[in-house]
Amino acid sequence: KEIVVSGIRSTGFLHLGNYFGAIRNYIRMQEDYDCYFFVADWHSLTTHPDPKDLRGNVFRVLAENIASGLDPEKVALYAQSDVPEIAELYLLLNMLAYKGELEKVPTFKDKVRLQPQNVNAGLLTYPVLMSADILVHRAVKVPVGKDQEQHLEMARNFAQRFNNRYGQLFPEPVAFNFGDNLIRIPSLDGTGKMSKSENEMATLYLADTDEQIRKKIMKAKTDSGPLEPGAPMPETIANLFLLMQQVSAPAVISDFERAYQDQAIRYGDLKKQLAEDMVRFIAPIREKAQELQQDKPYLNRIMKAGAEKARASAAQTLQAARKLIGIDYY
Ligand code: AQP
Repeated sequence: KEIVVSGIRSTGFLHLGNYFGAIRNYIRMQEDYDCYFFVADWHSLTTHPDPKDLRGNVFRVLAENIASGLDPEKVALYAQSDVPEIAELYLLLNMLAYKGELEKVPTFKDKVRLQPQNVNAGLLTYPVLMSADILVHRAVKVPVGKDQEQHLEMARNFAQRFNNRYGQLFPEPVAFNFGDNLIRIPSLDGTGKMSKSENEMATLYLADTDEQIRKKIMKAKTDSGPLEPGAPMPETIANLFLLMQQVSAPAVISDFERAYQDQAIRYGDLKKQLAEDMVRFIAPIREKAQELQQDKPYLNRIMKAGAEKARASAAQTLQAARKLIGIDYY
């Protein structure tokens, strides 16, 4: 079976971007691949979270993954910090990563803008740690959203550099999505991608109540002046259709598409339909996740079992890496 790795940072409530970019692929891959999915708690330390919040977020990410349909019997589900081999590989890869290339990464530049008072080295070396997460299991496929495409390219570069310098060890991992393209779920205010740390009103969380879902969708931006016939669809409207494609029935979608073509569409109706379909989609996940979060012993058992499996795989890689580098003495 091909090896698959992916992680989600424990920086807040999971949202539709995390679901459609990452988790949906996890669920589809769990039968046919050897899967390692983790909560990226180390990665979240770059923003200095409160320890209390961090712990709660880790358990919520686990619970929301399982509530979405991930089967911990089939995949290794673990916390990144439970696998110290990742930190060791991170150190080794840091020797092959160059300051200049790390400084050029757009997500690093974004963070410098967002948190100028805290430009720590962890932010700079984020792509190296991410590469270690993946390469430690010698994974070949990485289900992620479009925002991670460039980080994957860096993982391939580091793998290649290691292989060229020390000898073949790592396959070159590729970003993966079950449609043709990697997906990017836009925020409801049309200002960028949905993300855990951005505008709450413009992000649909898996933990949102029915009322919150309805309210956010009804407030989503649709304002655009009258359109010339044949003009491209405005981005805000395309965003609503994109969400609809994820959760609504095909016949419903084509009705609205036709209405749009005929310039007979009422955006209020489109949003109402989308809101109801979204409520139907999110509610069962939210309820199941709430239930699971009450059962800490169960979540702990899963984390431990996942960590054991992940460590066994990681230890083999590190043993081989140490040998190739020349730091295996005994
Ligand atoms: N909007 C999105 N569309 C598609 N995929 C997305 N992912 C995140 N947002 C979208 C995918 O979810 C996985 C986990 O990524 P993450 O933990 O970095 O998620 P985030 O919501 O972007 O997290 P943060 O912590 O809130 O980050 P920023 O700093 O961006 O605000 C990945 O596979 C990602 O592609």
